[in-house]
Amino acid sequence: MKLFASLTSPYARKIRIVLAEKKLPFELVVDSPWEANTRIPTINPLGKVPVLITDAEEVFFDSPVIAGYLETLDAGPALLPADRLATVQVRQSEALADGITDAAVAALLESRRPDGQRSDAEIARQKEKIARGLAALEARLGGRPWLHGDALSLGDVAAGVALAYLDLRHPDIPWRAAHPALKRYAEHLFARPSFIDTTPPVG
Ligand SMILES: N[C@@H](CCC(=O)N[C@@H](CS)C(=O)NCC(=O)O)C(=O)O
Repeated sequence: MKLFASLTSPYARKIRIVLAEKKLPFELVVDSPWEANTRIPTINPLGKVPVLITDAEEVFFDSPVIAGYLETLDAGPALLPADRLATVQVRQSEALADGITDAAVAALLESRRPDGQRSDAEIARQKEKIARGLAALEARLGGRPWLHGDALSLGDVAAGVALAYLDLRHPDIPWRAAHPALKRYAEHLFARPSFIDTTPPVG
């Protein structure tokens, strides 16, 4: 299978971490939807990465859908539980973490708009989502090593990616000082080979 991704996309990183945790072989096709010559809109009408093309040539996007597909393959460890309600609960953590990432991306894009078009109020609005999201994530974690059960889940992957993305794009947000439980949690996640091997390039 082929994964179309940019190396800085947090959503693509989430999928690369899932693939690494499951030791699933894949071809990484680096393509940034922001570049003029991108091929992404020809495979994903929404023009976003990540996009997965399976060995049967089926196309999947976005990252929660791709993660769901990868879970159907015969490759452990399971990142979603067998119980259907428990799966929805893990998906809720994934959505919360992805939502923090969404707000971080939106704040970054707004901050890059030219003088006169940039809205400081909109940046502040997105940063409030991040602050509330981090508080909710810490509450869900409750000082435990994992968000759900006693092993890594898709919720943890998405949460680790969101926290790492804040470090990359919003180093001014002091999330470690405000959330000591998330700090300890992130230290363990960031030490995993799947996170180390998908560290985004600076830029
Ligand atoms: N909800 C989507 C978000 C994907 C997304 O926004 N990807 C960004 C890269 S970080 C993108 O491709 N943006 C291009 C655009 O918005 O045109 C997912 O989880 O895959």
